[in-house]
Amino acid sequence: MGLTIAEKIIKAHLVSGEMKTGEEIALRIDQTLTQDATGTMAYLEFETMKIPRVKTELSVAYIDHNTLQSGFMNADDHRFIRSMAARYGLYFSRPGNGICHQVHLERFGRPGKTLIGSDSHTPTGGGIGMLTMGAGGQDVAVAMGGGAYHITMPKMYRVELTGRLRPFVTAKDVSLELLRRISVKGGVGAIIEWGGEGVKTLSVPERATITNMGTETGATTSIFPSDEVTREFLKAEGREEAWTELRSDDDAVYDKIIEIDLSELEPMIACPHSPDNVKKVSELKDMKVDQVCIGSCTNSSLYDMLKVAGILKGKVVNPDVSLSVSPGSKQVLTMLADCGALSDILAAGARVLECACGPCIGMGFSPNSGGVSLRTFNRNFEGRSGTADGQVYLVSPETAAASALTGYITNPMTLSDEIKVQMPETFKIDDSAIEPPLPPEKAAEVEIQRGPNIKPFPDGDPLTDEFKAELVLKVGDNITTDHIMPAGAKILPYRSNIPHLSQYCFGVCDETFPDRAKAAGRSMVLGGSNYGQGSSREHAALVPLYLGVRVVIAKSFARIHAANLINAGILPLTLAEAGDYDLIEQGDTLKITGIFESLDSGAFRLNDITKGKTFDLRGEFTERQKAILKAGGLLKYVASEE
Ligand code: MIC
Ligand code: SF4
Repeated sequence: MGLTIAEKIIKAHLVSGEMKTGEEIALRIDQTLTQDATGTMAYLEFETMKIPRVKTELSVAYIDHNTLQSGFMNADDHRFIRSMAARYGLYFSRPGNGICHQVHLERFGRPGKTLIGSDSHTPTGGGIGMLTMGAGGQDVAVAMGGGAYHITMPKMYRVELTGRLRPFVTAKDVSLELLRRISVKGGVGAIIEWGGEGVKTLSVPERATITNMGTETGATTSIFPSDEVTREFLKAEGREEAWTELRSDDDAVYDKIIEIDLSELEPMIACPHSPDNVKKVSELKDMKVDQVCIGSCTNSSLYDMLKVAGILKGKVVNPDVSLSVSPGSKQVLTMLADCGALSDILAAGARVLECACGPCIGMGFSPNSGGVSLRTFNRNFEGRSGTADGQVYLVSPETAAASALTGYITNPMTLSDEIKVQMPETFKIDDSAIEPPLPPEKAAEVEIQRGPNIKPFPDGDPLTDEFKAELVLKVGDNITTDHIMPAGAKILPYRSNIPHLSQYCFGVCDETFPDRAKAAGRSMVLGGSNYGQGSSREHAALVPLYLGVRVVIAKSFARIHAANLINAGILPLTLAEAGDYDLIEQGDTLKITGIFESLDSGAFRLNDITKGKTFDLRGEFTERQKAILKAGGLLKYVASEE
C-alpha cells in the first residue's frame, strides 16, 4: 500500500507507536520554533529540565507578537528570551525581523523535516512539504531537550485541486472555500494533503497561505508536495541545497477526498465571528468599511504585498477608511522598498506597521466601536481585535486593497485589470537580524536576564482517586483559547506572569469567573464541542490551573488544547451522551470517584450531587498520558522519568 506525503515523513521520524489512525505515535522532531508570547513560558519550562543545550537540528526563538512595548514588560521578556537563546544554543530572530512563520519559511524550513512550534499556525511550513505542527510550550520544551513529540496518528485527507485560479481569486479564497465546506471542526484529527493538477499552478507563498489557514479547520497540519516550484523558492532564498522531492504514492490511501476546481472559485469572505462563517464577497458588496488591515502570517509575503501595491498604485484610500499594511518580514519590507512598491503603498495613504503580528493579535490598531474591519488574517474571534464589538471580516489581500479604495466591501474583480506580479529570481538575503547559536564554551558563560514580570508558573497536583468540586463555569460550543485566555495589547505583556493574567481568564464569557474560581478553591468547567480551538497558548490551561480548575468536561476537545490540559495536569473528559450537557448546570456540585480505575477502563462516572443524577464520561488516555496526569503534569512526569 502506498503512502501519503505525511505518512512518509512520519515513517522516517517514528520513534515509537504504529502508523495506525487513532494510535499514539512518538515523532523525532528536527526543528522547533517559539514566538515571544508563548516563548517565555516555554523557556521557563525548558530551564526546569536542566539540559545544557538544545538537542534539535535547529531551534529558533522569534520575537514577533509582543512588540508594542508599552511599559517594561515586553522588553524584559525579549531580553530574557534572547539570553535563553544565547545560553542554550538557539537562533534568535530579533524584533522587527518578521513574523515567525514567514521568516521560518524563508530562512529555515526544509522539505521532509519535522517542526513543532509554540504557535498554532506553525503548519505554514507545510507549504514547502515540511511536517509542521502547533504545540503547547511544554511539548516544545521537551522537543528542544531531544524528547519525542506525541500525537494521535491522524486520518489522512486529500484536497484534489484542478484548474487554475482566475485573476483576483487567491489562495486565501481557497482556504475560505475549504472552511465554508468543512467548518472549523472539519479537519480535527486529520492531516490535509493538497494534491492534484492544480498544485503546480500555486507558488510557495500561496501554498503557505493555504497550509497556514488549515489550522482554522482544526487539522493537525496541512502539507503540499515538494516539487519544482518548491525548489525554485528555496533557490531564490539561496537555499537550494535544502530541497528534496516529496510526493505521495499513486496508491496512497485517504480517509476523505475533497475536490476543489480552482477555476470555479471567486473572492470569499469570512463574516464575524468565525473563520467558517463564509460568504461570497459579492454578497456583501453594499457594506461600508471602517478599517482595512493587510498582513499577518497568512498574507504578508512579498507576493501578497506586490499585489496590494499594484491595486493601490496611483490611487488614494477612501477617506472613511483607515488602512494598515504590515509586511511579514524584513526581507519582504526591504524588497518592497527597493522596487518602489512601498512608495505606492505609502502614497495611497496606508499606515505601514512594523513586520510583526500587530493587529492580528490585538497589538494595536483596534477598530472603532462597532467598526467594520476587513483583515487578511486567519482569525476573527469575538473581541480578538481589541474592540469588544468590532466586526471583523477575513478576506484576501486583493479584496482588502480594493475595499480600502472604495470604502465598501468590494470584489476586486470589478475594480481593475489583472495585476501581474513579477517575482524576483532571488530574494534579498540579509540575516543580520538573526543571531546564530553561540559555540558551547561561550554559551555556558551567558547569564539569563530576568525582569520582574517573570513569575513562576503554576504546578499541577498529582491526581487523586476522588474529586469533588463545584462546576464554576458552563460555556457553549467552539470556545476558543481566546475566550479562555484573551490576548490583546493590555494583557499580552503578562504572558510570563500567570497571577496577573488570571484576572482576565474567561473574561469574554463571564467577568466574574476568576473571583468565583478562586473562592471555590478546586473546581470544574463544562464546555460544548471543539472546546479550546484556535491558538496553541498553553496559558489557556495554566491559568485555569492556577485558578483551581482540575477537571474540564466537554462534548469534544480541540487537539492542542487537550494536550495542553493533560500537560498541565488537568483531566479532560468528554460526555458520553452529548445531550447530558443540557442537564448539568453551572453551580452544581460534582463528584468523580474511582478515578484511577477509570483511567484504565476509559469510563468515568460523574455524580451531580446537586441534581441527584449520574452521567457517563469518557477519557481514553495512552499509558504516557495517564502517567503525566498521575504525576501532575508533563514536567513533573519528565523529571520523574530521569
Ligand atoms: C494566535 O494567532 O492566536 C497566536 C497569538 O499566534 C497564538 C499563540 C499565542 O497565543 O501566543 C497561536 O496561534 O497559537
Ligand atoms: Fe501572529 Fe496572527 Fe499569525 Fe498568530 S495568527 S502568529 S498572532 S500573525
